[in-house]
Amino acid sequence: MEKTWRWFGPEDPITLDMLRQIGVEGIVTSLHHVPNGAVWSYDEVKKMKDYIEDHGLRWSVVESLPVSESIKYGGEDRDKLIENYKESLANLGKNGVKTVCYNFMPVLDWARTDLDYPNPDGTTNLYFNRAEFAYFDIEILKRPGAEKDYDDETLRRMREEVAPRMSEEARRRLVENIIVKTQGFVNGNITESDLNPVEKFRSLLKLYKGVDAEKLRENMVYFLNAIMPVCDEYDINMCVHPDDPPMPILGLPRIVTGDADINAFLDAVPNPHNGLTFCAGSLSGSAANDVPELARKYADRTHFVHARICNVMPNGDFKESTHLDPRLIDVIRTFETQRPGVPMRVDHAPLMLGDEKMGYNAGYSFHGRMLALGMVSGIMATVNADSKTAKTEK
Ligand code: DNO
Repeated sequence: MEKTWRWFGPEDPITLDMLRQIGVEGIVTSLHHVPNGAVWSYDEVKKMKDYIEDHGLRWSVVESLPVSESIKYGGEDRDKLIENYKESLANLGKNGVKTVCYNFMPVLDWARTDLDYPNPDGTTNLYFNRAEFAYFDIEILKRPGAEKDYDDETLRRMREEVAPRMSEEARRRLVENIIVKTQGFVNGNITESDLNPVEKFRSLLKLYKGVDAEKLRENMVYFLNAIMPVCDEYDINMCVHPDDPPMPILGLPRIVTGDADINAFLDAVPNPHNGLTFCAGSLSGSAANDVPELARKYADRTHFVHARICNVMPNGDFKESTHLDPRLIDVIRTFETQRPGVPMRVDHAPLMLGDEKMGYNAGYSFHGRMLALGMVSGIMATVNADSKTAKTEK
């Protein structure tokens, strides 16, 4: 696989020169300064590409070219926004940037309740606590009918364990973690400058009134069919990011959660340019997903790999595991042998050795990711050595 790294542009404190020193080959980035829905001009794309190439690297993957909410819920201006999207794709294609990651998650991109959950070794990790998430939904957002979306045990934990420790400050932090800090940097709907994020969030949820999973899937297929001709013309591989966590949340449908969903959207638009970002970590957020098996099944339609994996507890909470987890080794073996050149980046590593003071985007530490990249590189080298030995023995 090609070793890539998510980099947030020239303002990122982690510079391209630093990345070259740690074995990064390709860059994953976005035009973060262009507002969601606007066209990425040829010149802006070229400027970014030249900047990366001037530093001895290449722009391997766009993550993300965001899909506007209106395309997802099927708003009146969706055709105009799809035209903009096609123009952006063509401008990327003309510049030779040909792998584009996006997601089709309504309103909220990815979700965690805790961004610095302490590990026994002194590092911290991202964490998803179902009972805290229920508290946000029921007690802060006050979404009508929210209670019925949680099992009795989660509601019990929420009332007995979470509610008593929810001070004003803890409530503020929970809101910040779930809808602000994880969203702004991915060109999401809510940014740090929004004064009333909860109110804004409520109005975003209203946009999806009447949009169920079937309607959302229909809108995704409509979008994919509309953009495929541009992808064919420029040989652009689209790769949808799985839903994180892979289940309906906050009353919103989610349609890229596991085997059946992946099968459905690949089948609906059978063009090889319609593919998947194999985010092992997102898929592992549901105990129902056999992630190594999914990797084997969908390797040929995967255009981009996110290397990380989670452990799900019996109560549904989940936490990022080590990049040396045997399931991740299995996934890496699959892609390294079946899709040797596919771009791969490590994802969501712990905060360690001073990362916590640097204000990095949630999940995107320097030391933690560097260690993870070292681990994944070691696994790749071992897989390659093993297959060379196997060939010699034949
Ligand atoms: C989180 C990321 C996601 C991802 C988008 C792709 O860390 O994996 O925000 O970039 O969903 O559109």
